[in-house]
Amino acid sequence: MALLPILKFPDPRLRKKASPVQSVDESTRRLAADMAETMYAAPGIGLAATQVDVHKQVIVIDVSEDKTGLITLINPRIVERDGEQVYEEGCLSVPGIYEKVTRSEHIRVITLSLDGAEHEIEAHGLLAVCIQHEMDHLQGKVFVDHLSQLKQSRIKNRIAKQARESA
Ligand code: QAP
Ligand code: CO
Repeated sequence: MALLPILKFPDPRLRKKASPVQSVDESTRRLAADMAETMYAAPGIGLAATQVDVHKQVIVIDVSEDKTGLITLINPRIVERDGEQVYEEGCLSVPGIYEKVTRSEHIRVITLSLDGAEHEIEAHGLLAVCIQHEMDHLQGKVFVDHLSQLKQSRIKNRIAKQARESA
């Protein structure tokens, strides 16, 4: 197991599109294990491979209170969505920034698990938010992209200021 460095917004590598995993093998399982360790250490509730500069369609999520709900999604696709919800999101790649984002309330997802088998997952509430947030990363999208241009420019200024102050 290993802790992986997390890319920080606005790193251009966060804009790369992830490729589908061709076969779920030992290297996929090692990546997912390292991502889970990195997510728990942060601590966070979700991490996409894009954020650790691996451009494959792999996501780890655990929205449980006691870290017993690890879910690994490989090549996920949303096959149904309903309703809307607003949640104040954060991101390990955008530390210290939290903003409200509107997403679907309910989704159905077809995904591969770590044994390579196909599964359907039904998600509502926070889990549905987290899956949509992490699937955006695989497309090169960050949660701040959902905000107004004014909010985005304020966030960029805040991040530049944080960087100056820590230099
Ligand atoms: C995505 O985000 C998410 O700013 C996962 O200083 C967030 O794990 C999905 C974190 C909210 C749904 C709702 C953020 C840790 C963790 C920070 C995270 C920070 C330290 C974010
Ligand atoms: Co994120």
